[in-house]
Amino acid sequence: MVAGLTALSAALLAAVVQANPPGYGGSSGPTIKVDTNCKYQEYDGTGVSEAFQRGLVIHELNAAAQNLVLDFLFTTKGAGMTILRNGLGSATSDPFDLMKSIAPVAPASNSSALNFIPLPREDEYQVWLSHQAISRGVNTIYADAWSADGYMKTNGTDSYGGYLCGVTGTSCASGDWRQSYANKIVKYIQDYAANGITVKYVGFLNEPDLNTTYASMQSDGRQAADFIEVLYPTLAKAGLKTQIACCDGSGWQQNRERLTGIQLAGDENKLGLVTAHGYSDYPSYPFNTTKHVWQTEWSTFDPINYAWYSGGNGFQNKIYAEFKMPLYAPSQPPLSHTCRQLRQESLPMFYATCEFEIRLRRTRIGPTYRMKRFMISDENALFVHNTEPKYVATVRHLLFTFEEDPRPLADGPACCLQLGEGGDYNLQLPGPEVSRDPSFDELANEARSQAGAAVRRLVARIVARPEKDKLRREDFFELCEAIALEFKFG
Ligand SMILES: *[C@@H]1O[C@H](CO)[C@@H](O)[C@H](O)[C@H]1NC(C)=O
Ligand SMILES: *[C@@H]1O[C@H](CO)[C@@H](O)[C@H](O)[C@H]1NC(C)=O
Ligand SMILES: *[C@@H]1O[C@H](CO)[C@@H](O)[C@H](O)[C@H]1NC(C)=O
Ligand SMILES: CC(=O)N[C@H]1CO[C@H](CO)[C@@H](O)[C@@H]1O
Repeated sequence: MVAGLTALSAALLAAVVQANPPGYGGSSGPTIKVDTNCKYQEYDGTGVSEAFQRGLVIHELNAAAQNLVLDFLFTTKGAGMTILRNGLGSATSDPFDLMKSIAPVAPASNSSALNFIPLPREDEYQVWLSHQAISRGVNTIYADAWSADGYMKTNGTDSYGGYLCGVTGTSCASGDWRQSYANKIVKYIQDYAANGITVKYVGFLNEPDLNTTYASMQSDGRQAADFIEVLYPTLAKAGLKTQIACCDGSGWQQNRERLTGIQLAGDENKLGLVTAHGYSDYPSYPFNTTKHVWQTEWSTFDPINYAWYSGGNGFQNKIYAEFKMPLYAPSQPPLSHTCRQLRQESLPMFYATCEFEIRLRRTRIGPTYRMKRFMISDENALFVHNTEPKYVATVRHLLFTFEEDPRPLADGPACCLQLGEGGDYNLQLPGPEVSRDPSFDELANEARSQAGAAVRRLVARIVARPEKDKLRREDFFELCEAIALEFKFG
């Protein structure tokens, strides 16, 4: 059947190609004029970050290699980046890749002056890097804090999430630290100014929807607004023109929620910039804001491939691999692209009968990054976002499998769901598994039962919906998150 469809579509394609009027593609083709004065969208630039001591790593290269890297990053010999995102440190010390704070030692109280120290190692060589970048054409420095200092937070450390003391929902014995955090951010910007560097935008959060093992601070939109209401006048009082950027959510939807919270609190006018990442949720429809929006991070976390650019086998293999893997997988069948009637008849059948495989990817980056993420592969996220909700609603068979990245996670599928008519469903989750290290068995089984319960709760909600409105886009991501609970202890 599949081969038959492909042959049919190939024949149709050949017919379409032959039907093209002569002249197209030849030297006598139409003339296209590009009017560079006609602007459809404002573009602020393209940027890079060397936070977590990557600036220091570049500084350690010999002079020739340094220049090569810097020229490739910041001049049109290479990528010609015009924005640099620096990390505003929150750690108490700076071994490995940690970014040390300019106020690492807690003051006597939340109302005492902070114990400022000079920029540690000139801000882990980010001052040096900023100078290098600016001299090559960078025009925008964006400083972003991954967290406040531990003593300003509910959990006493700059890592493992936690909240800024003083925002809605917190009650810290040590009081309200919002003013101290704002003072620290102002001092950091002044330190850069003293080095001749203008910080144009400053952010006080990074992925506030996540609790991670490295510097992280959680915040919803209301809580972000609570701090913006202190930071904004503090910047103004110091005579700084630096504008506030928020919130570097781990995905588009996560950031949309925070922006909405800021808007509801009436504080959108205090923002200079809206920033979001693409990991947990693919950048999709625009935010409802007149502020400029930057996508400040995103990656497929593919293993580093040093041969990607070399005209040899590496490049060819890469292209081949990408063709082999349907980019918008699972994509619509060629038959559905032939004519409107066939499209209308074939698509509902296609979505209702096919089993859709969603690949889950766990990633860690480098031993010192200590990062662990769990997400739907980019291709599958694209599929979810590019499929009309009315078709997503008719999907009945879902298979969640693991992508081996960087090592196998488990044998067999993570979850298999089939929705029948009238609320029937069949759900398969992996059974108990004996790990190689028996001391983990108990934790692993506990995690598995938590994940199983979360998946069942979600499935119950899906099943309760009317037949025409079963699956929704967000279900895919919520199922991924529920399954990920199983690996909390991994
Ligand atoms: C963050 O995660 C750690 C490890 O899972 C946990 O111990 C801690 O309670 C979490 N913190 C918050 C604020 O949720
Ligand atoms: C310190 O915390 C107390 C209690 O929340 C608060 O009343 C006070 O305003 C805070 N001090 C500063 C400088 O914000
Ligand atoms: C967009 O924001 C404006 C206020 O700035 C609001 O009136 C409008 O309802 C919002 N639209 C949507 C779709 O949320
Ligand atoms: C020192 C401290 O307050 N640690 C807290 C960090 O946050 C977790 C979760 O909110 C608490 O359980 C810890 O007590």
